[in-house]
Amino acid sequence: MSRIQETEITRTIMSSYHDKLLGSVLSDVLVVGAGPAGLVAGFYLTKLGFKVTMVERCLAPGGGIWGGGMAMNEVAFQEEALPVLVDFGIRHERQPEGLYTVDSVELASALILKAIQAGVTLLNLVTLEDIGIHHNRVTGIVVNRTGISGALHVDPLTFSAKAILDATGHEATVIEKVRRRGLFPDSPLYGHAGEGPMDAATAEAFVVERTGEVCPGLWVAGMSVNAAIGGPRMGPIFGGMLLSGKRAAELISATLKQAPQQVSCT
Ligand code: 48F
Repeated sequence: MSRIQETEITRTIMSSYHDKLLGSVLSDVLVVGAGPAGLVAGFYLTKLGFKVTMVERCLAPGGGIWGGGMAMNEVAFQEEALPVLVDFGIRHERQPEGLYTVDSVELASALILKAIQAGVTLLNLVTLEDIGIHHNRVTGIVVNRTGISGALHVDPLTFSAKAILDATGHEATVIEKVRRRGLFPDSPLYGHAGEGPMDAATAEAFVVERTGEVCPGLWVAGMSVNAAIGGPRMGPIFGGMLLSGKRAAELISATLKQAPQQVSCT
């Protein structure tokens, strides 16, 4: 083993992390939440040539995948999601009634690994506290260290991007920053009861169909869609999450490529 010094370990980590952090100050797309929808969106966006930064509040990215259904680490998929599983190299097994199962630990691990290897900069232990708005457009996220956020009186910092994607799951935490202030009153965020009770088939269709831009600069994907716009919940079937993430990437890409000059951020 080569001789190492503790000071060099510290210096190397600090320098490497701060390069990553500085590169995240301005991105094409900021994804909030590293669950299935966010990871898939980030993967396809980087493949389409965009600079993507993803922030995740928890130590372990992967969101609600790991525990499968009721802590049985398998999740279900419908046939339409197979192309995404293939793109990520995730093994799946056909079951009766046209469903497929995937080991949830393999699913989480592969989505994380492939998203990062595709070029997504993933910062874990970073919590969204607020959003930034300029010229009537959501242009940034206000973030702090998890652990500090809500516990200590320490000011957060801001990252900016041409597009922000709320992929924070049931909490829809980015959307909530808009909604509780009554901003963008003409958006689809108002006038419904929020996430509805279990109806897996309706929910899976809803989450994909309603993925999109909910107010200027802010897109929504995954379970946040149903929480933000009022769709039912679906439990441990994940096709909708993957397809919603992919659709978000395609929609954001189309918008940014169509009018890049109009989407500046401060
Ligand atoms: O909850 P999550 O997995 O959302 P998703 O990608 O998938 C939903 C499914 O897991 C499941 C379901 C489908 O059958 O109903 O629930 O829509 O991942 C959301 C991620 O966002 C992070 C959170 O820790 C999780 O990893 N997150 C939530 N709030 C914040 C956040 C925040 N304020 N800042 C940073 N990350």
